[in-house]
Amino acid sequence: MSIDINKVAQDAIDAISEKIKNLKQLNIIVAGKTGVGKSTLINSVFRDNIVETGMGKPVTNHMRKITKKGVPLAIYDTRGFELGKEVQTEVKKEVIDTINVGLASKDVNEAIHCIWYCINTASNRIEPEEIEWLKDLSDENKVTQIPIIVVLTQSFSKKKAQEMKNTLVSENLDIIQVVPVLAEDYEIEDLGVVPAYGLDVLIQVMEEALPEELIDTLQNVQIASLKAKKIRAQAAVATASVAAAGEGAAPIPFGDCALLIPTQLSMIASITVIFGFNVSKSIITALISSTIGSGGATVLGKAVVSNLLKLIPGAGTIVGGAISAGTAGVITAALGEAYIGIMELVFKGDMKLDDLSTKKGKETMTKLFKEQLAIKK
Ligand SMILES: Nc1nc2c(ncn2[C@@H]2O[C@H](COP(=O)(O)OP(=O)(O)O)[C@@H](O)[C@H]2O)c(=O)[nH]1
Ligand SMILES: [Mg+2]
Repeated sequence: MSIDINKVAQDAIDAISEKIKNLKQLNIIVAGKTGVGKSTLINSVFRDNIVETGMGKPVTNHMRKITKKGVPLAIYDTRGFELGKEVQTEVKKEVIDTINVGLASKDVNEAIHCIWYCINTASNRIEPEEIEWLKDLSDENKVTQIPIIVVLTQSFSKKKAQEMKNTLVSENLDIIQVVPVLAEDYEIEDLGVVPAYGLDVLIQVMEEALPEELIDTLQNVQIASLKAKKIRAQAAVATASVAAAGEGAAPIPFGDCALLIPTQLSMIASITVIFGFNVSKSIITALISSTIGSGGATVLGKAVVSNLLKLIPGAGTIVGGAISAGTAGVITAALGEAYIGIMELVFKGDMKLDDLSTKKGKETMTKLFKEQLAIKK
């Protein structure tokens, strides 16, 4: 059976598009006074500078919906908190109305999934009216139960943030977490720079609060926690390698390795979606040709498999032209881990997306793949 690498890469791209198309939209209301750091926070947590891209579309008197093409996320940004009690009451009503409209649609893409209430730690105090607002909101949210997270912004003083957190906790508010963050590095004159922190905690709290059907979306849109992306991606690799081993429960004639390809493509698609990069066909072609290979007419040709087996301790050789179930699983896992490794380099800025299909990119992929094979049994 011959496999065309060009076709395999195209199938992978199709699988990625399909997964992206099926992502549910994540909808978050972000409330708090002007100047507390909402826009800075949103741009630090989510990809593609979502806030800068426009003023958003007004949905109520004091709320605008910010979206960006290609990002399965909507932020409902509130305004006017600093204008006093009357406006705050209006904002609260608009928030509850928006939640109810979302629920009435019975569509996960329209529902509000989370509320972030932002308080500036650097402001040194929590206004009693803000606590009251949160109390009223959580009362009205008793039935709807949308998770409310208080984000303490500009928390360059961890001590002040902790004090503020203690105050909020002592109020017994119906909120799921109080998370101190510093979205961007903060320079204190003469004292140096306080590095940004806490956004990964916010992602973790979100991951625990959101339903499973929104977790791929969360990972796709967030840029604050590499760790969270890797954990999710590694779970996809584990699933695929178990499936590959299952498909190969009987020894796989190497010609039938085509059977494994859909599992591996689905895995590659999952990892791509989790990292949220715009991966092109040439990158996938580079990945496949520099790992499982494109030797001869087959993607996993006999010669390629023979060479791979030499790398896997205890894998043996092709017996009667077949590889074992375990070997299929190992190769799948190594491919997945190598791809995660590459995505990690891009995430950290150590490699550009465009570099991946170059000679250097391919060499890096081969190296990561071989490393993965060598440490696995
Ligand atoms: N260094 C630093 N500045 C921040 C941070 N958050 C907010 N700021 C600054 O505070 C000001 C108001 O922030 P902005 O995000 O526009 O607040 P918004 O009105 O709530 O959207 C801006 O000058 C930001 O640069 C942060 O985490 N670090
Ligand atoms: Mg703003």
